[in-house]
Amino acid sequence: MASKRGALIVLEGVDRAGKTTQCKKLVQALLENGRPAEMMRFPDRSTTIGQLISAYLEKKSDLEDHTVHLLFSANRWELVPVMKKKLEQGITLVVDRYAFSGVAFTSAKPGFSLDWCMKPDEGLPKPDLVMFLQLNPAEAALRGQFGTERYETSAFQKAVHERFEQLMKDSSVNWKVIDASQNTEGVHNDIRTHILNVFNEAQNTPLGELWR
Ligand code: NYM
Repeated sequence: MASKRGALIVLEGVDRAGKTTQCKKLVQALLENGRPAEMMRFPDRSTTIGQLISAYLEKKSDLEDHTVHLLFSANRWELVPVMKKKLEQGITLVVDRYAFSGVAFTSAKPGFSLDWCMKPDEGLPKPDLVMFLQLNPAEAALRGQFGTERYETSAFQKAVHERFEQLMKDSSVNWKVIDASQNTEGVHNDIRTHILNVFNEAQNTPLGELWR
């Protein structure tokens, strides 16, 4: 019998593309339609590893670049048992950032290849759908000042955006690009049109392994 697992849906994009707002709206819409759904986000700053990452992002600590990349990945792996359990229970997970942010941000640093950055996340639960909230760096700049965390400069975000473009060429991942320059409702409506088919597919296909 086909399993009735939940779908694994990821929202990605550069900083300030509106991912968090859209994840919340999507979960709310799914719940209103009677579909069990929960939001997750990476990094999950609540775990011991997540606290190390959070201190690094807030510039309260320094970590060597490879080390912090592996911590971001470890932070995903430590949540895998929880994710699998929820999916098996039929809960759809709407995830704010995933391995793609991991690769895009680290590989935007000098001396990091896409390949090296992808390795630690190989085999993670594969999203049924990854929606990229597309916002070019100039539009992002119009949304006001960046915050004070690490990586929050327009030059770095531009490099991150280019890395995402490279990642989106990989047809083994179900990427959909959403125009994030629209207003909140417009983006939400686009997201909803893309998720229509995902549930049937997820119910009839076992959870895959990312980049394998
Ligand atoms: N980030 C996020 C990484 O550098 N690697 C990762 O694997 C992930 C998931 O952390 N600038 C970066 C992207 C963001 C920051 O910000 C997390 P937020 O506001 O918690 O999404």
